[in-house]
Amino acid sequence: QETDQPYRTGYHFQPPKNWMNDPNGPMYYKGVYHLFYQYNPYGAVWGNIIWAHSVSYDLVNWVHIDHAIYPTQPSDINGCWSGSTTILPGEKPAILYTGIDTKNHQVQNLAVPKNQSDPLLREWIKSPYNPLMTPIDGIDPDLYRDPTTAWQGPDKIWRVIVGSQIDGHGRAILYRSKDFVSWTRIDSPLHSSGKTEMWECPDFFPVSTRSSNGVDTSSQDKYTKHVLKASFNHHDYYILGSYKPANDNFSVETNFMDSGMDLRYDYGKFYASKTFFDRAMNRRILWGWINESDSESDDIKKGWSGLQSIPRTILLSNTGKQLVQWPIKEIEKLRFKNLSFHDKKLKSGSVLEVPGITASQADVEVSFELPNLEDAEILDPSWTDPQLLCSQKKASVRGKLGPFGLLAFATKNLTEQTAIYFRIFRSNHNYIVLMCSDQSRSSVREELDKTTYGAFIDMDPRHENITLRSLIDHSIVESFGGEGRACITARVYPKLAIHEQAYLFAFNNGTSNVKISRLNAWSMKNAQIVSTKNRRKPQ
Ligand code: DQQ
Repeated sequence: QETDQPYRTGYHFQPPKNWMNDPNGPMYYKGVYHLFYQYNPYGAVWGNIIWAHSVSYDLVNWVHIDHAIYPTQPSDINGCWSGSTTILPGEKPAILYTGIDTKNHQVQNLAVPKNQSDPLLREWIKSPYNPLMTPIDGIDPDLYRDPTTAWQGPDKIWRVIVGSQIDGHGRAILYRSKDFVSWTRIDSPLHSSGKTEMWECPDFFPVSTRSSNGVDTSSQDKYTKHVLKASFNHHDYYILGSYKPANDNFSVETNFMDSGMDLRYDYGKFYASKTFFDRAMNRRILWGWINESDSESDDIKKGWSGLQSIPRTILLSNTGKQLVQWPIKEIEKLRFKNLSFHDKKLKSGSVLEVPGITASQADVEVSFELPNLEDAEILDPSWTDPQLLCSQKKASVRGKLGPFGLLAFATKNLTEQTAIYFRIFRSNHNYIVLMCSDQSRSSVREELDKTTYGAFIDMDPRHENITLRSLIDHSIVESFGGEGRACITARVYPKLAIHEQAYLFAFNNGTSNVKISRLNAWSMKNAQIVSTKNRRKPQ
């Protein structure tokens, strides 16, 4: 079984089989975390989409329970697409989701728990008023979906946005409601952009400017900024701004696709993500869908497609100019067998094995000190695209200060390797830190998408060490650079570097020596992700 399925994960969330895409309606409710997700009960490709449902006490171990929402009404008979939960006063969860109706139009529907005292919220009933929102007045019925978690203004009125594209512009259509059932569209959208197309899965939430706690989606005061995220171009982009509920004005500090420095949650694979406020732990948590990089026929052979990221806490950075993300701390309880060292020179051209851990299922934290910063190459002013720069300067391309980093899923002889690394450049009096994930040698198998990913990290290597944390799990490497200021997730399918044949190394392919100030690596246990028996078949 294990050798048949070398790419199934040990601690990343997956259903037992079939297709999974967007995380839907995550929430914490009466001691239980809920994750719903877009799911095809009948196969490993997209289609027949319903909301599958899993529950957890710790966001690590999960139980798959009965499907929550599946086609039953004219307003969702052709599919139950993405949406969000909102917890209404009186502790009443409510799901808003996109239904595909009898005419194949996208409409917005409401569902509520059948029995609110069931902590697992196993059964959901749909509102007799569905659909609550329809594509009228210039809205394209094919480009109108993915309602967010709603938020309430001081006037007690609910607001929600729905993703769309109008006149070629990505747009967050805003609705208001007093009772959560009857919704009025507001003429001006919350935001729109002529530089993007359709916005899928928008997310709109406050972040605190003065504390490292998360805040409820309805909070807004002078100590919050707002984040608007939209999914397009295969990536999740966000902008920051200030939101005034009185006139629903969102005045932005940055805009989508405005400069080379677009803010993204992740510069690798990560899409259709969604956050929720975890009131038990006072934090906001981000989930994202990570799709496959192999072919559809590979997925059919495997019998599954799609992972969820490790849930990440998400915060405003100290500079206030971007968000930072970090794997939820609960994931650390899967760590066992630790290998740790500090103050080790990583000489120019060297490769250092990180032994004694299960390298195909691991958590690694490493911190690099750069004694010879002045060795950094000069950054050519035309090198503005970090992904392009990484794909031109792959791990095998010798540099001065870098590439240095980790080789995950490596064979002993390094034939296969996924390199996550840094290069340092100088530009005038500043230093530029580039983070890359190079999949080009990740597998001897051909016909895989081995695109290289890259990001610049907003940090000054004169004042801090360069840190990397990578969560390695059979066919995924989720990497957090600069304490979570840049994240890159990659999917890889090594043919040789699987199970015991997978090794982990630190490497330095620059001409300058660097120092590993500390390295900590752990084997990771399997998360318990199990199904309940007697599952009811979806209708
Ligand atoms: N996936 C859903 C849509 C959403 C898209 C359909 C994003 O609601 O726009 O499965 O991946």
